[in-house]
Amino acid sequence: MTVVGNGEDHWLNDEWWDVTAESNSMNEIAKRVYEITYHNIPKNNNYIVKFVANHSYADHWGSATDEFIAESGVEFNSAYFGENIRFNVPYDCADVTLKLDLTNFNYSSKLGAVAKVTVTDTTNNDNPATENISAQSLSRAVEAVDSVQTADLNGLVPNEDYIIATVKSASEKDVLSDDNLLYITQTAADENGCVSLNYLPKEETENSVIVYYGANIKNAEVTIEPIYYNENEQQADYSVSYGGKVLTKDIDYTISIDENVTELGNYSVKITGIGGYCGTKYVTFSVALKAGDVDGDGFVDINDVTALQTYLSKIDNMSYYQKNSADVTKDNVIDINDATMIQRYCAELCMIS
Ligand SMILES: [Ca+2]
Ligand SMILES: [Ca+2]
Repeated sequence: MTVVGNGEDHWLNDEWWDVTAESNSMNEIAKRVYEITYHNIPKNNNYIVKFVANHSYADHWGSATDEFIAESGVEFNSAYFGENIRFNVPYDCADVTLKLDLTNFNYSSKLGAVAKVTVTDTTNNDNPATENISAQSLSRAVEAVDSVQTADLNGLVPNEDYIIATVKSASEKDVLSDDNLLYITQTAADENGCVSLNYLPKEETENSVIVYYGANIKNAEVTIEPIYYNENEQQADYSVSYGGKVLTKDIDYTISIDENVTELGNYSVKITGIGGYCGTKYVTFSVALKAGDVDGDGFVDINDVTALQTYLSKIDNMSYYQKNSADVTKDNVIDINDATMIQRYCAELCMIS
């Protein structure tokens, strides 16, 4: 059983609608019950899936209607040869588990399949896992274990509180386990972002490393300027700051932002703290149509009035983005008043935003 569909970011391991993708094969957790979990799925309302058997659309399951939106954790009847199953991720970062239960599926009536989508918030996963720590190599003179040792940390955020530990290895799954931990303390960095440690390790080891938790990038303020569609490649203009201080890319954080974006849609960004910062933060930005740009060519002009009038006479259906841009009066209704307002804007009689 394989999951196909489309969505945001790296959803479905970048194998959208590919029935042959091994990476989206579900596990048979019981006889005729299939399940798969995806991690680090960004916030969005655009996730769509179907289930296909034997890497072919010859047998596939979806939902009863195209408008159906699966509620997290609630089972629903999955329709054979059904429509797309849609679901939302309302969290910045989530685990998504998809389940298809064919235990009671009857191949002659084509009824009895049950599916479930479970979305779990992992945004504030504060486990001190490796992802949430930063490490600095520990250079010190190896002395007898019964004497106090010294080590200096620098590049931290001035005056910020840190939990600082020396450990045998920073790549252990449980970094602060009894076995791995040599020393731990809580202290604040000085005004230069430095901490001088005087400590007595629990035991002497050949190699050890300093790890620290604090100044979590999750608490950073991230602003990304809105981008309006104009058919060209555009670059997202963003800034990351922490406690009022603007942070520097590749010194304080790394960012997984697409260099250039063209297409309409939402884009997910992962920001990872480095240097004095730890943790990760997920944010999204979108490429949308400018208010009034109904035909989506990047400009608001008389052609948009025509496009809107064409829509109002029910000749064409509009896309989600066109509807957003068409409702310039912001009353959630697309009508002649919007066309009039765009017309007035074109005649420089009013502003639209
Ligand atoms: Ca236009
Ligand atoms: Ca309106």
